[in-house]
This record gives sequence, structure tokens and C-alpha cells, in this order.
Amino acid sequence: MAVERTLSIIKPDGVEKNIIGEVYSRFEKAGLKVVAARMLHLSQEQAEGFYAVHSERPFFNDLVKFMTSGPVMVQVLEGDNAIARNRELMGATNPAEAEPGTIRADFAQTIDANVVHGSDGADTARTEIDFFFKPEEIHSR
Ligand code: RTP
Ligand code: MG
Repeated sequence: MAVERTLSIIKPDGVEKNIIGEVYSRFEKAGLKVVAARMLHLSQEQAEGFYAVHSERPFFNDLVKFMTSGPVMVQVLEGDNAIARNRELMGATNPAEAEPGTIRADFAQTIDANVVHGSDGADTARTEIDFFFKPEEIHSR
């Protein structure tokens, strides 16, 4: 298995629910290491830029509004198969369809407020990590 890096965000609802530690614990138990992290409140420009791929989708404005509604916790996860492993931990986008025991099934209420983001492939992982972190801010170990 290849060691990969992926970008994870604990969205404003996750920070508000005070479950940063709970989510980090799930990463750690799954063998993923937090190798970079920062809390920030996204500006409208940052949220629009980060989700530019969705700019033509009907939910884009709601998504940007939600992602700028409070602080988020952004982290780079590293480990074997990190991209897919993180997506497994997150569960389906719509919490109503997420497998029991996943982060979204356990903590999310709606498809908009679904607690976490995770890169969906190798190319997006690279782009999304570069969006938030300089190489010297990432601490592999
Ligand atoms: P994410 O990017 O946040 O990790 O989630 P995802 O890959 O599972 O879902 P994606 O298709 O990339 O959509 C990004 C976020 O937009 C919101 N969304 N709303 N109302 C809707 O139909 C709808 N579809 C997507 C979700 O909050 C989703 O996480
Ligand atoms: Mg996505």
C-alpha cells in the first residue's frame, strides 16, 4: 500500500459541536497521522476558491455560506491509502446514507452540515493541500 497524504477539514458544524478531538481520535485509530493542522475562519474568497470545482452546482452558494459560517479545522493526514481511508471514516456525503460508525452517520444532521471534508483523489489531494499549506508547514514522521 502506498503512503499518501490527503486534506481533511472539520467543517464549522464539527467545530461548533466540539468534536475536534473525537474526529482526530478516529484518524489516529485508523492509522492516519496528522502531519499539519491549522484553525481558521474561511473568507468568502477562500471558500469560493477551495470549492471552485462546484461553482456551477445548485448548492454552491449554500455551501460557501455554510463553510464561512464559523471557524474550521484544516489538517493534512498521512498514511497508507490515506485518501480512501479518510473517505471511509467520513461516510457518504449525505449522512442519511452513511454507514453506521462513520463520522457523518454519528455526528452529521444534513447533507450541508456534514461535519467533515476529505479529498476525493490523488490530484485533488495535492491541489487542496497546496491551497492551505506550504511544504515547510507539513511535518512527515
Ligand atoms: P466534501 O467535498 O465536503 O468532502 O464532500 P463530498 O466529496 O462527499 O461531496 P461533494 O460532492 O464534493 O460536495 C461538496 C459538499 O457540498 C455539499 N453538497 N450539497 N445539497 C446537495 O445536493 C449537496 N451536494 C453536495 C455537501 O456539504 C458536500 O460535502
Ligand atoms: Mg468533495
